[in-house]
Amino acid sequence: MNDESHVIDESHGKTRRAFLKGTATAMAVPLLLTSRKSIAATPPVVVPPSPPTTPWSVSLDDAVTKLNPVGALDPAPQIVANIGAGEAGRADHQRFVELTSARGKSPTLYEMAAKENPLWVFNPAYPPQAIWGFTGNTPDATTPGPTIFARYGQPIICRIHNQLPYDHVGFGTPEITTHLHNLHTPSESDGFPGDFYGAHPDQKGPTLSASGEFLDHFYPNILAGYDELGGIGDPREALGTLWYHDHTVDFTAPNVYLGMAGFYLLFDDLDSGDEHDPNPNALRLPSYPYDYPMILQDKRFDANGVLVFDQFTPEGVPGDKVTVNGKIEPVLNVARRKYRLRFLNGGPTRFYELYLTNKTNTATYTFTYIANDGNLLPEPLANQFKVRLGVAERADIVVDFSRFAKGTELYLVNRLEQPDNRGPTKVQAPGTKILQFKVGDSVPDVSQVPPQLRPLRSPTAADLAAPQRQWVFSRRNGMWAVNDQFFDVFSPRAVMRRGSTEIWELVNPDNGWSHPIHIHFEEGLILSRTRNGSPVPIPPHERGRKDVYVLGPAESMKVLLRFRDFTGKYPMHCHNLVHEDHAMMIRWDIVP
Ligand SMILES: [Cu+2]
Repeated sequence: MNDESHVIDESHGKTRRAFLKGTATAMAVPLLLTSRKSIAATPPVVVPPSPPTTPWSVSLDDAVTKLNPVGALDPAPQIVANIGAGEAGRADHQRFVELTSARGKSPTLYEMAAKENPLWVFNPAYPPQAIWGFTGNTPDATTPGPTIFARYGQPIICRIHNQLPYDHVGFGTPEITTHLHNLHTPSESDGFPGDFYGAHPDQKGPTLSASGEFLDHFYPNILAGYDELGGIGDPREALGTLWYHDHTVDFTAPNVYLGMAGFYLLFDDLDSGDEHDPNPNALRLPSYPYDYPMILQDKRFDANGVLVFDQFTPEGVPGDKVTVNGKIEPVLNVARRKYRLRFLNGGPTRFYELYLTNKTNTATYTFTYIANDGNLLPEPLANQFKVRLGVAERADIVVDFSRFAKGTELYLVNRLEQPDNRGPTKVQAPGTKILQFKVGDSVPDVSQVPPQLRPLRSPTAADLAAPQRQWVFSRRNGMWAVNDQFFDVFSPRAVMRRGSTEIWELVNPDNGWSHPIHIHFEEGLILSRTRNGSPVPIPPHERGRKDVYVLGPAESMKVLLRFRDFTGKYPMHCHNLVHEDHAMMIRWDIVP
C-alpha cells in the first residue's frame, strides 16, 4: 500500500492528521498544521528540563472522590441515539433490553462533562493553569475525573457531555471519545477513535453518523462469556481496576496529557469492595477509603512552569515531572493499617519501576502484589519489592502501614531510567521520589489478603489449537505501523466471528523500543514469550489475564483471546500514546 491509503476522505469534512501524516512523510518535515492545530510550532530540538518544584507541600485527598449517580437524565436515555436532542450519532445500543429491563435491572445513571479547568495547580511552584478533565459532582473539572464505583450485574448509562472550548488553540483537540479500558463494552459505547464528538457541528468523528454534544455510554457490567456460559458469565472473567480516558484519533496523547482520564472500579461478590463483608466468599481486601487508585503521568513544563507538549513528534519525549493524581510530589496521609493501592501508568510515554523506600532512600519495603491490569491474580505475590508498569498497565498492591511508627515518612520511588523516547534503559538506585506517604494514627482494620484471589481459567487443547494471526509493531517512514500499515478508522484489519477464539502473536522486531500493546474488549492470557527468538519465562505477575502486553525490544508473545457477546469495531494499538497517535493502531471487527 502507499502512505495515502489511510487518508480520511475529504468528504467527511476533515483533513485530520491522518491525512497530514502521509503528507509529512512524503515531505519529511513536521509541517502538520491544520486550522485546528494552528499555534504549534516546529518542535524544539533540545527540550529544556522543567523548572524546579516544591516537594511534599500539597496533600492528596484522604479518599478519592466518588461519582454520584443521578436520579434521571434529561432527555431520557434511549436505545437509538437521540440526535435531535444533541446526542452524537452512535449505533444503537446492543442488547439493551435483554441486559437491563428483561433482567429486572434499570441502569444506574451517571452524568459527566469533559471541561476545562483554568486554574489547576500541579505544584505550588508553578502558576495555576488550564487543564482538561471531567466534572461530575463538582462544578470544576478535575484530573483525574471522579471515580466510578461499579458492580457486576448492575448496568450503567454514563452520559458524557463535551463542554471543552470548541475554539481551543494549542495542543490537544476539543473533541472526545471516551474509552473505558478494559470493560466488556458494546462497540458503540467503547470510545472508538473515529467516534469523537464536540460541541461544534464540525467536530464529528468520521465513524459517527451525526455530530452531537453528548454521548450515552452503555456499560452492561456483564462478565465476558455471558453467552458462552448460559447467560450468567464466568466470575473468573471479572475485572477490577479500569480507567476511562479520551481516545480521539491522532490526539489521544495530548488530550490525556491535558488530564482527560479517571478511574472506574468494578466489584463483584468476591472482590466486593467491603472489608466488612459478611459473605464468607468475599475476599475482604482493604476497601474504601483505604482502597486508593493513583494515576501516574509524565509531564514537562516550560520555564514559566506551564505545561508543554509537542504533539508533532512521532517519538515523544518522556516527561521529567511525574504527576500523581494530577499533583507533582504530593503527600498521601495514610493511617497505620493496610491499604489497597491501585497504580496506573497514564502515560503518555514513560515506564516506571516503583519501590517503597524510607526517607533516605536507603531501604526498600515489601508489599503484596494482588492484581495486574484489571485482573486479580490467582494467588497474591507476597514480599514483593517492585512494580514495573508500561503505559496503561495497572498494578494493585496491598501495603501494611501498621509496620511503621506514626510520623514515619515513606516514599514511592521510580528507579527506571528512560532518558529519551527510547527505552526504558536500566534500573538505577536511588531513583526519583514521586510520592510521600506520611503515616498517621492507627485505625481499625479488618481487611485481609487471603491466600487465593480469583481463579484462572486454563486454556483447553482446543483453545491452544485456535487460529493464529501475527501482528508486527515497527517503524515505517519515521512513523509507527502495524504489519507495515498505518491506522485507518474505516478498514478492519481482522474480522472475527462473535464467540470465536484466536491466538495473536505480537512481535516487536526493533531493538531500541518498547511497545505496550493494548487490545480492547477482552482480556488475554500470555501463552509464550520470546526475546531475540529464544523463549523467556513469563514473570509471575503476568501469568494472570492481561489487557496490556509490554513488548520489550526484540520481544514477541502469543496471547489467547476471545471475542464474545457483542459485535462491532474495536481497536488494538500501542499505548505509548505518542506511538498510538502516529498510527500504530488497527481496527478489528466482530461480526455475528
Ligand atoms: Cu509503541
